[in-house]
Amino acid sequence: MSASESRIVSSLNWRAALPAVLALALGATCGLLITDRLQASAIAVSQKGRMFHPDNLAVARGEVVTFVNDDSDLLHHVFVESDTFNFDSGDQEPGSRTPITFTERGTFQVLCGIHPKMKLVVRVN
Ligand SMILES: [Cu+2]
Repeated sequence: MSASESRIVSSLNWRAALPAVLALALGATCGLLITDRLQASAIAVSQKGRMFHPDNLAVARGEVVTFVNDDSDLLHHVFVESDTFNFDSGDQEPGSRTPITFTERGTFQVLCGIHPKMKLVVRVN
């Protein structure tokens, strides 16, 4: 094969691959946009002064609630114990963010393993 022939072949291969490359790039872009959208719409609950803010909220099933430890010098430790849904964050360092996906419908009490007075009610619709 001459050099010019091989150049033609590789340019043909590139043409054939172009739609696939474009589709991949488009798919990746859409994926990023959707991820951005989800993060922008995420619900945040602040843990500050040994309280949850807000202390009750309603979400749709499958939504993510991100718990933000806004106390500069306190650990928190968020957990849910119920028949249908359980979660345990482990210790949450100051400034840390802990996402919880509420996968079951119902009303759940979110408690802090370190501060028994901290209570949040989450209604999952
Ligand atoms: Cu706490």
